[in-house]
Amino acid sequence: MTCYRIRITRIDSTMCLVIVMFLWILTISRGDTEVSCVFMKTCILPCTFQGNTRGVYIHWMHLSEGHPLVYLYYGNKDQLRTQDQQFRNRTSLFKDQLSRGNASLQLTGVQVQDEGRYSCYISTINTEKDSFINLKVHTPVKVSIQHIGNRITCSSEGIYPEPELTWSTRPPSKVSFKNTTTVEQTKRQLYNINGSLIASLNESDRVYSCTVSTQRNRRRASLRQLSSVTGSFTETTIPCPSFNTSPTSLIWRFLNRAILEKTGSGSNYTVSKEWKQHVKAVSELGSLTLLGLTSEKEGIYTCEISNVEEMLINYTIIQISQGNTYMTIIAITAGVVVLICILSSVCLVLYCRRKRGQQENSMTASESGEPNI
Ligand SMILES: *[C@@H]1O[C@H](CO)[C@@H](O)[C@H](O)[C@H]1NC(C)=O
Ligand SMILES: *[C@@H]1O[C@H](CO)[C@@H](O)[C@H](O)[C@H]1NC(C)=O
Ligand SMILES: *[C@@H]1O[C@H](CO)[C@@H](O)[C@H](O)[C@H]1NC(C)=O
Ligand SMILES: *[C@@H]1O[C@H](CO)[C@@H](O)[C@H](O)[C@H]1NC(C)=O
Ligand SMILES: *[C@@H]1O[C@H](CO)[C@@H](O)[C@H](O)[C@H]1NC(C)=O
Ligand SMILES: *[C@@H]1O[C@H](CO)[C@@H](O)[C@H](O)[C@H]1NC(C)=O
Ligand SMILES: CC(=O)N[C@H]1CO[C@H](CO)[C@@H](O)[C@@H]1O
Repeated sequence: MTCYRIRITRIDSTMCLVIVMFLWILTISRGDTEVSCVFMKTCILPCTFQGNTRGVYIHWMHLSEGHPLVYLYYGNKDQLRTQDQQFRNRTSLFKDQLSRGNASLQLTGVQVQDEGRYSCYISTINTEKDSFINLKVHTPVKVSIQHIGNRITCSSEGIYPEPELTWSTRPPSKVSFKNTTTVEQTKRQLYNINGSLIASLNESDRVYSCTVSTQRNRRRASLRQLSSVTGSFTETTIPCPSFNTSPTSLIWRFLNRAILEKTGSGSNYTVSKEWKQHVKAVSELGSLTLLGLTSEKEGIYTCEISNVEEMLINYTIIQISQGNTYMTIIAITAGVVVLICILSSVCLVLYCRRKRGQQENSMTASESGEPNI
Protein backbone atom coordinates (compact mmCIF):
# COMPACT_ATOMS: atom_id res chain seq x y z
CA MET A 1 0.00 0.00 0.00
CA THR A 2 2.68 2.45 1.04
CA CYS A 3 4.77 1.33 -1.87
CA TYR A 4 1.90 2.09 -4.18
CA ARG A 5 1.46 5.55 -2.73
CA ILE A 6 5.15 6.36 -3.06
CA ARG A 7 5.10 5.36 -6.66
CA ILE A 8 2.15 7.64 -7.33
CA THR A 9 3.79 10.63 -5.67
CA ARG A 10 6.97 9.97 -7.64
CA ILE A 11 5.06 9.97 -10.87
CA ASP A 12 3.26 13.10 -9.70
CA SER A 13 6.46 14.93 -8.91
CA THR A 14 8.11 14.05 -12.22
CA MET A 15 4.92 15.01 -14.01
CA CYS A 16 4.84 18.20 -12.04
CA LEU A 17 8.47 18.96 -12.97
CA VAL A 18 7.79 18.29 -16.63
CA ILE A 19 4.72 20.54 -16.55
CA VAL A 20 6.64 23.31 -14.78
CA MET A 21 9.48 23.09 -17.28
CA PHE A 22 7.06 23.04 -20.16
CA LEU A 23 5.30 26.15 -18.83
CA TRP A 24 8.65 27.82 -18.25
CA ILE A 25 9.78 27.14 -21.82
CA LEU A 26 6.38 28.28 -23.05
CA THR A 27 6.55 31.58 -21.17
CA ILE A 28 10.12 32.19 -22.33
CA SER A 29 9.42 31.45 -25.96
CA ARG A 30 5.99 33.04 -26.01
CA GLY A 31 6.91 36.04 -23.91
CA ASP A 32 9.77 37.12 -26.13
CA THR A 33 8.83 38.99 -29.25
CA GLU A 34 11.60 38.73 -31.83
CA VAL A 35 12.48 41.99 -33.55
CA SER A 36 14.98 42.12 -36.36
CA CYS A 37 16.61 45.50 -36.90
CA VAL A 38 18.86 46.76 -39.67
CA PHE A 39 22.16 48.26 -38.51
CA MET A 40 22.07 52.10 -38.34
CA LYS A 41 18.36 52.19 -39.20
CA THR A 42 15.32 52.96 -37.05
CA CYS A 43 13.59 50.13 -35.29
CA ILE A 44 10.37 49.79 -33.30
CA LEU A 45 10.19 47.59 -30.20
CA PRO A 46 6.52 46.71 -29.74
CA CYS A 47 4.74 46.89 -26.38
CA THR A 48 1.07 47.36 -25.61
CA PHE A 49 -1.17 47.65 -22.55
CA GLN A 50 -4.83 47.83 -21.71
CA GLY A 51 -6.48 50.19 -19.31
CA ASN A 52 -6.48 53.77 -18.30
CA THR A 53 -3.66 56.02 -19.49
CA ARG A 54 -4.01 58.20 -16.43
CA GLY A 55 -1.26 57.43 -13.99
CA VAL A 56 0.52 55.14 -16.48
CA TYR A 57 4.09 54.17 -15.65
CA ILE A 58 6.31 52.85 -18.50
CA HIS A 59 9.73 51.43 -17.85
CA TRP A 60 11.93 50.14 -20.71
CA MET A 61 15.08 48.30 -19.71
CA HIS A 62 17.88 46.52 -21.61
CA LEU A 63 18.50 43.18 -19.90
CA SER A 64 22.26 43.31 -20.53
CA GLU A 65 24.89 43.73 -17.85
CA GLY A 66 23.78 46.31 -15.28
CA HIS A 67 20.26 46.47 -16.72
CA PRO A 68 20.67 49.95 -18.21
CA LEU A 69 17.60 52.19 -18.31
CA VAL A 70 16.33 52.71 -21.83
CA TYR A 71 13.22 54.76 -21.21
CA LEU A 72 11.12 55.94 -18.30
CA TYR A 73 7.76 57.68 -18.45
CA TYR A 74 5.40 58.63 -15.63
CA GLY A 75 3.40 61.62 -14.42
CA ASN A 76 2.59 62.34 -18.11
CA LYS A 77 6.27 63.12 -18.75
CA ASP A 78 9.53 61.54 -19.94
CA GLN A 79 11.85 60.94 -17.00
CA LEU A 80 15.18 60.60 -18.80
CA ARG A 81 17.66 61.97 -16.28
CA THR A 82 18.85 58.49 -15.41
CA GLN A 83 18.71 57.14 -18.97
CA ASP A 84 21.80 55.17 -19.95
CA GLN A 85 24.35 56.96 -22.17
CA GLN A 86 24.02 54.24 -24.82
CA PHE A 87 20.41 55.24 -25.51
CA ARG A 88 20.75 59.03 -25.19
CA ASN A 89 18.92 60.94 -27.93
CA ARG A 90 17.99 57.72 -29.69
CA THR A 91 14.71 56.74 -28.09
CA SER A 92 11.12 57.96 -28.19
CA LEU A 93 7.59 56.79 -27.50
CA PHE A 94 4.66 57.48 -29.80
CA LYS A 95 2.95 59.91 -27.43
CA ASP A 96 -0.14 60.21 -29.61
CA GLN A 97 -0.54 56.43 -29.46
CA LEU A 98 -0.38 56.11 -25.66
CA SER A 99 -4.11 56.63 -25.29
CA ARG A 100 -4.59 53.57 -27.52
CA GLY A 101 -2.42 51.48 -25.25
CA ASN A 102 0.61 51.61 -27.55
CA ALA A 103 3.82 51.98 -25.55
CA SER A 104 6.17 50.88 -28.37
CA LEU A 105 9.67 52.27 -28.26
CA GLN A 106 11.34 53.80 -31.29
CA LEU A 107 15.10 53.36 -31.41
CA THR A 108 17.14 55.21 -34.03
CA GLY A 109 20.64 54.46 -35.36
CA VAL A 110 20.61 50.82 -34.24
CA GLN A 111 24.04 49.54 -33.08
CA VAL A 112 25.33 46.03 -32.54
CA GLN A 113 25.45 46.73 -28.77
CA ASP A 114 21.66 47.21 -28.84
CA GLU A 115 21.18 43.48 -29.39
CA GLY A 116 19.63 41.41 -26.66
CA ARG A 117 16.53 41.19 -24.47
CA TYR A 118 14.49 44.18 -23.43
CA SER A 119 11.77 44.37 -20.83
CA CYS A 120 8.81 46.70 -21.07
CA TYR A 121 7.13 47.11 -17.69
CA ILE A 122 3.83 48.97 -17.57
CA SER A 123 1.58 49.71 -14.64
CA THR A 124 -1.68 51.63 -14.68
CA ILE A 125 -4.20 52.26 -11.94
CA ASN A 126 -5.75 48.84 -12.41
CA THR A 127 -3.22 46.69 -14.30
CA GLU A 128 0.41 45.67 -14.32
CA LYS A 129 2.31 43.96 -17.12
CA ASP A 130 5.83 42.90 -18.02
CA SER A 131 6.73 41.89 -21.57
CA PHE A 132 9.95 40.91 -23.26
CA ILE A 133 11.41 41.76 -26.64
CA ASN A 134 14.45 40.16 -28.18
CA LEU A 135 16.29 42.48 -30.54
CA LYS A 136 18.56 41.11 -33.27
CA VAL A 137 20.73 43.25 -35.52
CA HIS A 138 21.76 42.49 -39.08
CA THR A 139 23.31 44.27 -42.04
CA PRO A 140 22.81 43.72 -45.73
CA VAL A 141 25.62 41.73 -47.38
CA LYS A 142 27.64 43.09 -50.29
CA VAL A 143 30.39 41.11 -51.95
CA SER A 144 33.09 42.10 -54.39
CA ILE A 145 35.17 39.69 -56.42
CA GLN A 146 38.34 40.26 -58.42
CA HIS A 147 40.81 38.32 -60.49
CA ILE A 148 44.40 39.40 -60.07
CA GLY A 149 47.20 37.30 -61.50
CA ASN A 150 46.38 33.67 -60.80
CA ARG A 151 44.30 34.47 -57.76
CA ILE A 152 40.62 35.17 -57.28
CA THR A 153 39.89 37.29 -54.25
CA CYS A 154 36.56 37.90 -52.67
CA SER A 155 35.76 40.35 -49.90
CA SER A 156 32.89 41.74 -47.95
CA GLU A 157 32.92 44.48 -45.35
CA GLY A 158 30.80 45.73 -42.47
CA ILE A 159 28.67 42.65 -41.94
CA TYR A 160 26.76 41.41 -38.92
CA PRO A 161 26.25 38.76 -37.57
CA GLU A 162 29.45 36.82 -38.26
CA PRO A 163 29.58 35.76 -41.91
CA GLU A 164 30.79 32.63 -43.60
CA LEU A 165 32.59 32.51 -46.94
CA THR A 166 32.42 29.54 -49.27
CA TRP A 167 33.64 28.84 -52.79
CA SER A 168 31.92 26.87 -55.49
CA THR A 169 32.14 26.30 -59.21
CA ARG A 170 29.61 25.75 -61.94
CA PRO A 171 29.65 23.07 -63.19
CA PRO A 172 30.71 21.61 -59.83
CA SER A 173 34.31 20.46 -59.68
CA LYS A 174 35.53 17.47 -57.75
CA VAL A 175 38.91 19.05 -57.23
CA SER A 176 39.19 20.63 -53.81
CA PHE A 177 40.95 23.93 -54.22
CA LYS A 178 43.26 25.70 -51.84
CA ASN A 179 41.41 28.52 -50.20
CA THR A 180 42.20 30.92 -47.40
CA THR A 181 39.76 33.02 -45.44
CA THR A 182 40.45 35.77 -42.93
CA VAL A 183 37.91 37.47 -40.71
CA GLU A 184 38.36 40.58 -38.60
CA GLN A 185 36.01 42.51 -36.38
CA THR A 186 35.87 46.29 -36.48
CA LYS A 187 35.46 48.70 -33.55
CA ARG A 188 31.73 48.78 -34.18
CA GLN A 189 31.70 44.97 -33.89
CA LEU A 190 31.02 44.47 -37.58
CA TYR A 191 32.87 41.81 -39.54
CA ASN A 192 35.16 42.11 -42.55
CA ILE A 193 35.84 38.91 -44.41
CA ASN A 194 38.34 38.15 -47.19
CA GLY A 195 38.87 34.98 -49.11
CA SER A 196 41.17 33.99 -51.90
CA LEU A 197 41.58 31.09 -54.24
CA ILE A 198 44.29 30.14 -56.71
CA ALA A 199 42.78 29.71 -60.14
CA SER A 200 43.30 30.80 -63.71
CA LEU A 201 40.20 31.92 -65.45
CA ASN A 202 41.39 30.61 -68.78
CA GLU A 203 41.80 27.07 -67.51
CA SER A 204 38.28 25.90 -68.05
CA ASP A 205 34.75 26.85 -68.82
CA ARG A 206 33.92 27.15 -65.16
CA VAL A 207 32.22 29.91 -63.28
CA TYR A 208 33.88 30.58 -59.93
CA SER A 209 31.56 31.78 -57.18
CA CYS A 210 32.12 33.09 -53.71
CA THR A 211 29.19 33.16 -51.31
CA VAL A 212 29.14 35.26 -48.17
CA SER A 213 26.30 34.41 -45.86
CA THR A 214 25.00 35.26 -42.42
CA GLN A 215 22.06 33.61 -40.68
CA ARG A 216 19.79 36.11 -42.35
CA ASN A 217 21.35 37.32 -45.58
CA ARG A 218 23.47 35.85 -48.32
CA ARG A 219 25.05 37.10 -51.50
CA ARG A 220 27.06 35.44 -54.22
CA ALA A 221 29.62 36.95 -56.55
CA SER A 222 30.83 35.02 -59.57
CA LEU A 223 33.45 35.23 -62.26
CA ARG A 224 33.16 33.91 -65.78
CA GLN A 225 36.10 32.68 -67.72
CA LEU A 226 37.96 35.02 -69.96
CA SER A 227 36.83 34.97 -73.55
CA SER A 228 37.81 37.01 -76.53
CA VAL A 229 35.90 38.88 -79.17
CA THR A 230 37.25 40.45 -82.30
CA GLY A 231 36.16 44.02 -82.48
CA SER A 232 36.00 46.21 -85.51
CA PHE A 233 36.05 49.89 -86.29
CA THR A 234 32.49 49.82 -87.55
CA GLU A 235 30.51 47.97 -84.89
CA THR A 236 31.29 45.57 -82.02
CA THR A 237 28.84 43.81 -79.72
CA ILE A 238 30.02 42.30 -76.44
CA PRO A 239 27.60 39.91 -74.71
CA CYS A 240 26.98 39.90 -70.96
CA PRO A 241 25.72 36.97 -68.89
CA SER A 242 22.09 37.32 -67.96
CA PHE A 243 19.80 36.07 -65.24
CA ASN A 244 16.38 34.54 -65.44
CA THR A 245 15.09 37.38 -63.33
CA SER A 246 15.54 40.98 -64.39
CA PRO A 247 18.85 42.49 -63.31
CA THR A 248 18.87 45.25 -60.70
CA SER A 249 22.06 46.82 -61.99
CA LEU A 250 24.58 46.64 -64.81
CA ILE A 251 28.04 48.18 -65.08
CA TRP A 252 30.36 47.96 -68.07
CA ARG A 253 34.02 48.73 -67.52
CA PHE A 254 37.16 49.01 -69.60
CA LEU A 255 40.48 48.64 -67.74
CA ASN A 256 38.50 49.01 -64.48
CA ARG A 257 37.04 52.38 -65.48
CA ALA A 258 33.30 52.66 -65.97
CA ILE A 259 31.92 52.91 -69.48
CA LEU A 260 28.30 52.92 -68.48
CA GLU A 261 26.00 52.18 -65.57
CA LYS A 262 22.41 51.17 -65.51
CA THR A 263 20.19 50.67 -62.49
CA GLY A 264 16.66 49.39 -62.32
CA SER A 265 14.79 47.66 -65.07
CA GLY A 266 14.17 50.80 -67.15
CA SER A 267 16.01 51.53 -70.35
CA ASN A 268 17.90 54.52 -68.92
CA TYR A 269 21.65 54.37 -68.51
CA THR A 270 24.48 56.83 -67.98
CA VAL A 271 27.59 56.78 -70.15
CA SER A 272 30.91 58.28 -69.10
CA LYS A 273 32.07 61.33 -71.09
CA GLU A 274 34.99 59.56 -72.66
CA TRP A 275 32.76 56.84 -74.11
CA LYS A 276 29.81 58.96 -75.31
CA GLN A 277 30.82 58.76 -78.97
CA HIS A 278 31.47 55.01 -78.84
CA VAL A 279 28.37 53.61 -77.14
CA LYS A 280 25.68 52.78 -79.66
CA ALA A 281 23.28 50.71 -77.57
CA VAL A 282 22.74 48.44 -74.57
CA SER A 283 20.35 45.57 -75.02
CA GLU A 284 17.78 44.56 -72.44
CA LEU A 285 19.95 41.56 -71.54
CA GLY A 286 22.95 43.82 -71.06
CA SER A 287 25.09 43.34 -74.15
CA LEU A 288 26.94 46.40 -75.27
CA THR A 289 27.31 47.68 -78.82
CA LEU A 290 30.29 49.95 -79.51
CA LEU A 291 31.28 52.03 -82.51
CA GLY A 292 34.56 53.38 -83.80
CA LEU A 293 36.91 51.21 -81.78
CA THR A 294 40.56 51.78 -82.52
CA SER A 295 43.58 49.90 -81.26
CA GLU A 296 43.80 51.99 -78.07
CA LYS A 297 40.46 50.51 -77.03
CA GLU A 298 41.89 47.01 -77.11
CA GLY A 299 41.97 45.21 -73.77
CA ILE A 300 39.78 43.70 -71.08
CA TYR A 301 36.14 44.68 -70.83
CA THR A 302 34.14 43.60 -67.83
CA CYS A 303 30.43 43.38 -67.48
CA GLU A 304 29.10 43.32 -63.94
CA ILE A 305 25.48 42.36 -63.67
CA SER A 306 23.51 41.93 -60.44
CA ASN A 307 20.17 40.76 -59.26
CA VAL A 308 18.92 40.39 -55.69
CA GLU A 309 20.96 37.26 -55.01
CA GLU A 310 24.03 37.41 -57.14
CA MET A 311 26.60 39.55 -58.83
CA LEU A 312 28.18 38.07 -61.94
CA ILE A 313 31.26 39.39 -63.70
CA ASN A 314 32.21 38.42 -67.22
CA TYR A 315 35.61 39.31 -68.67
CA THR A 316 36.06 39.77 -72.38
CA ILE A 317 39.21 40.61 -74.25
CA ILE A 318 38.62 42.76 -77.29
CA GLN A 319 41.09 42.62 -80.12
CA ILE A 320 40.52 45.08 -82.88
CA SER A 321 40.71 43.49 -86.29
CA GLN A 322 43.38 45.57 -88.03
CA GLY A 323 42.06 44.19 -91.31
CA ASN A 324 39.01 46.34 -91.18
CA THR A 325 40.79 49.58 -90.46
CA TYR A 326 43.35 48.83 -93.17
CA MET A 327 40.59 48.01 -95.58
CA THR A 328 38.95 51.33 -94.87
CA ILE A 329 42.23 53.17 -95.32
CA ILE A 330 43.01 51.24 -98.50
CA ALA A 331 39.53 51.89 -99.82
CA ILE A 332 39.78 55.60 -99.09
CA THR A 333 43.27 55.80 -100.62
CA ALA A 334 42.13 53.84 -103.63
CA GLY A 335 39.15 56.13 -103.99
CA VAL A 336 41.33 59.23 -103.82
CA VAL A 337 43.77 57.77 -106.35
CA VAL A 338 40.97 56.87 -108.72
CA LEU A 339 39.48 60.35 -108.34
CA ILE A 340 42.83 61.98 -109.04
CA CYS A 341 43.28 59.72 -112.07
CA ILE A 342 39.85 60.58 -113.42
CA LEU A 343 40.35 64.29 -112.83
CA SER A 344 43.78 64.33 -114.40
CA SER A 345 42.65 62.33 -117.42
CA VAL A 346 39.71 64.68 -117.86
CA CYS A 347 42.12 67.60 -117.67
CA LEU A 348 44.44 65.93 -120.08
CA VAL A 349 41.66 65.29 -122.54
CA LEU A 350 40.43 68.88 -122.27
CA TYR A 351 43.97 70.25 -122.63
CA CYS A 352 44.67 68.09 -125.65
CA ARG A 353 41.41 69.09 -127.31
CA ARG A 354 42.21 72.75 -126.74
CA LYS A 355 45.72 72.34 -128.08
CA ARG A 356 44.46 70.54 -131.15
CA GLY A 357 41.82 73.19 -131.65
CA GLN A 358 44.45 75.92 -131.50
CA GLN A 359 46.67 74.05 -133.91
CA GLU A 360 43.77 73.55 -136.31
CA ASN A 361 42.87 77.26 -136.02
CA SER A 362 46.41 78.37 -136.81
CA MET A 363 46.53 75.85 -139.64
CA THR A 364 43.32 77.16 -141.18
CA ALA A 365 44.58 80.68 -140.57
CA SER A 366 47.83 79.95 -142.40
CA GLU A 367 45.91 78.11 -145.11
CA SER A 368 43.60 81.03 -145.61
CA GLY A 369 46.48 83.47 -145.35
CA GLU A 370 48.55 81.62 -147.90
CA PRO A 371 46.85 82.99 -150.95
CA ASN A 372 47.17 86.51 -149.48
CA ILE A 373 50.97 86.33 -149.45
C1 LIG B 1 21.71 64.84 -27.23
O1 LIG B 1 21.19 65.98 -27.91
C2 LIG B 1 21.50 67.21 -27.26
C3 LIG B 1 20.75 68.33 -27.97
O2 LIG B 1 20.71 68.13 -29.35
C4 LIG B 1 23.01 67.40 -27.25
O3 LIG B 1 23.33 68.59 -26.59
C5 LIG B 1 23.66 66.23 -26.54
O4 LIG B 1 25.06 66.33 -26.61
C6 LIG B 1 23.23 64.92 -27.15
N1 LIG B 1 23.73 63.81 -26.34
C7 LIG B 1 24.35 62.75 -26.88
C8 LIG B 1 24.83 61.72 -25.92
O5 LIG B 1 24.49 62.63 -28.07
C1 LIG C 1 2.35 51.86 -32.24
O1 LIG C 1 2.47 53.07 -32.98
C2 LIG C 1 3.46 53.07 -33.98
C3 LIG C 1 3.52 54.44 -34.60
O2 LIG C 1 2.32 54.84 -35.15
C4 LIG C 1 3.14 51.99 -34.99
O3 LIG C 1 4.16 51.94 -35.97
C5 LIG C 1 3.04 50.65 -34.28
O4 LIG C 1 2.66 49.65 -35.22
C6 LIG C 1 2.02 50.70 -33.16
N1 LIG C 1 2.04 49.45 -32.47
C7 LIG C 1 0.95 48.78 -32.15
C8 LIG C 1 1.15 47.51 -31.43
O5 LIG C 1 -0.15 49.22 -32.42
C1 LIG D 1 40.71 42.37 -47.05
O1 LIG D 1 41.18 42.99 -48.23
C2 LIG D 1 41.16 44.41 -48.19
C3 LIG D 1 41.58 44.91 -49.55
O2 LIG D 1 42.16 43.96 -50.33
C4 LIG D 1 42.06 44.88 -47.07
O3 LIG D 1 42.03 46.28 -47.01
C5 LIG D 1 41.60 44.30 -45.75
O4 LIG D 1 42.48 44.66 -44.72
C6 LIG D 1 41.52 42.79 -45.84
N1 LIG D 1 40.89 42.29 -44.63
C7 LIG D 1 41.26 41.17 -44.03
C8 LIG D 1 40.46 40.74 -42.85
O5 LIG D 1 42.21 40.51 -44.42
C1 LIG E 1 46.36 30.89 -68.92
O1 LIG E 1 46.91 32.18 -69.19
C2 LIG E 1 48.26 32.31 -68.83
C3 LIG E 1 48.67 33.75 -69.06
O2 LIG E 1 47.89 34.38 -70.02
C4 LIG E 1 49.10 31.34 -69.64
O3 LIG E 1 50.46 31.46 -69.27
C5 LIG E 1 48.61 29.93 -69.36
O4 LIG E 1 49.31 29.02 -70.17
C6 LIG E 1 47.11 29.81 -69.66
N1 LIG E 1 46.66 28.49 -69.25
C7 LIG E 1 45.90 27.72 -70.02
C8 LIG E 1 45.54 26.39 -69.46
O5 LIG E 1 45.54 28.07 -71.13
C1 LIG F 1 30.91 36.27 -71.45
O1 LIG F 1 31.45 36.95 -72.56
C2 LIG F 1 31.82 36.11 -73.64
C3 LIG F 1 32.44 36.94 -74.70
O2 LIG F 1 31.92 38.21 -74.76
C4 LIG F 1 30.62 35.35 -74.15
O3 LIG F 1 31.00 34.47 -75.18
C5 LIG F 1 30.00 34.57 -73.02
O4 LIG F 1 28.80 33.99 -73.48
C6 LIG F 1 29.68 35.52 -71.87
N1 LIG F 1 29.15 34.76 -70.79
C7 LIG F 1 27.87 34.64 -70.60
C8 LIG F 1 27.46 33.83 -69.44
O5 LIG F 1 27.06 35.22 -71.30
C1 LIG G 1 14.45 57.90 -68.06
O1 LIG G 1 14.87 59.21 -68.44
C2 LIG G 1 13.82 60.07 -68.84
C3 LIG G 1 14.41 61.39 -69.32
O2 LIG G 1 15.66 61.61 -68.87
C4 LIG G 1 12.85 60.27 -67.66
O3 LIG G 1 11.77 61.10 -68.03
C5 LIG G 1 12.34 58.91 -67.21
O4 LIG G 1 11.54 59.09 -66.05
C6 LIG G 1 13.49 57.98 -66.89
N1 LIG G 1 12.96 56.65 -66.61
C7 LIG G 1 13.35 55.93 -65.56
C8 LIG G 1 12.71 54.60 -65.43
O5 LIG G 1 14.19 56.34 -64.77
C1 LIG H 1 34.91 25.20 -51.08
C2 LIG H 1 35.53 25.54 -49.78
O1 LIG H 1 35.11 26.49 -49.15
N1 LIG H 1 36.54 24.74 -49.41
C3 LIG H 1 37.29 24.80 -48.16
C4 LIG H 1 37.97 26.14 -47.88
O2 LIG H 1 38.72 26.06 -46.68
C5 LIG H 1 37.99 25.73 -45.54
C6 LIG H 1 38.92 25.75 -44.37
O3 LIG H 1 40.19 26.14 -44.67
C7 LIG H 1 37.32 24.36 -45.73
O4 LIG H 1 36.51 24.05 -44.62
C8 LIG H 1 36.46 24.37 -46.98
O5 LIG H 1 35.93 23.09 -47.22
